[in-house]
Amino acid sequence: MSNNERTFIAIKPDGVQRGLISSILGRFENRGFKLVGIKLCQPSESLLRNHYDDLQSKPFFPSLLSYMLSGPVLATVWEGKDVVKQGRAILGATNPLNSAPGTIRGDFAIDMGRNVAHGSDSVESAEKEINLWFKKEELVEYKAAMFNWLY
Ligand code: RTP
Repeated sequence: MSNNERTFIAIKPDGVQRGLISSILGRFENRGFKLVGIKLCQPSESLLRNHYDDLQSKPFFPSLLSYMLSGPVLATVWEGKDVVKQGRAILGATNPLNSAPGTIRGDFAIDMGRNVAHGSDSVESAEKEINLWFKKEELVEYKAAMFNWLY
């Protein structure tokens, strides 16, 4: 845990196509996290296979892959205290059936296969995912004045 912990948050194709970008990013900004990387991209199949390496043998993997290839993804990196755990809490449970109202999935999703956003599940995964989706020079180091009022 540190005040400059980082996590990878992606808005999946359904979130982008449904016009949910500002609603989703706004929740991270409002909570007090600092945006240090952002890009709209069309991920390649090899990037997605690497990202979801641990799920390749799952029966739902082919549909997960075609869902993630179906449109643009907004890749973002956020920084702040406990941001990995906090990010997962802001997103809500993977299956929208169990996502509490007030979470992103609890407010915007119904189906597990269209759950609008992704968040790293550990500090180690965050590091792997940030390195996979971003080049070092695409991440911006800056001092956020708001941090003085948050910690
Ligand atoms: P995410 O990576 O998207 O944040 O989701 P997660 O860690 O909460 O869940 P994970 O187990 O890594 O699954 C990744 C994504 O695969 C889809 N999924 N479908 N049984 C199913 O049909 C099933 N299980 C998982 C979801 O889109 C999930 O977010």
